[in-house]
Amino acid sequence: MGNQLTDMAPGLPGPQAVHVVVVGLDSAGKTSLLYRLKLREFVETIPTKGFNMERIKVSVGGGSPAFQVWDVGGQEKLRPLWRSYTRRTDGLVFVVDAAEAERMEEAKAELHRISRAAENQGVPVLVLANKQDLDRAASASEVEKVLALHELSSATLHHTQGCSALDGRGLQPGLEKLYEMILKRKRMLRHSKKKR
Ligand code: G3D
Ligand code: MG
Repeated sequence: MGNQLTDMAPGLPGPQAVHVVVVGLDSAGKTSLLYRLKLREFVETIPTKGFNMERIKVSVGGGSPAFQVWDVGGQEKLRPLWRSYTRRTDGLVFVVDAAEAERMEEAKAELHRISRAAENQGVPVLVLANKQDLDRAASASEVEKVLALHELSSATLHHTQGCSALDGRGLQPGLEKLYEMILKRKRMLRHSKKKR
């Protein structure tokens, strides 16, 4: 019921609330990124064991949609939980510590596992190659290659963005791109519904 306006006028421009889940290995920088975004425009905080949830207003695409961001713990024992948070999400943000070459294989395995989960098929993926402030950090295109993003299903929109939670670089363009991909997928889904 709450969605009547958008249901009646699907082409209606303007900000739509989107639901985004941030995952990634432990110490990739997820909580730091969330904190960084929150400081920019704070709405609400609900800290809970194992995950953090923030509602953040982000200025993208000429509007300020609310991003509901779930930051799910990255420790190995918590990873099975990712699936329950990513159910019905509009977008996945996968954070990688670009300065830690030794854990790239592990990150790749987890990224592909979560993106291929039945309920996440076709959900747009933003990979944040974090810690670009460090000299040894791999670039976004290197990270994209090592994580083999081209191996994701062809229906999955994805983008890799270099960023730093420390100085904030890359975050705005990353979120812009994610929002763009989310809207694009929503349009594609509406089209395929109409055809049926
Ligand atoms: P997580 O939530 O993904 O587990 P955290 O990761 O946000 O807790 O960050 C893990 C460590 O990486 C923290 O350092 C944090 O300060 C650091 N970090 C996060 N983002 C960046 C970044 O962009 N650049 C740099 N240089 N460091 C970053 P500690 O020392 O507290 O473990
Ligand atoms: Mg954390």
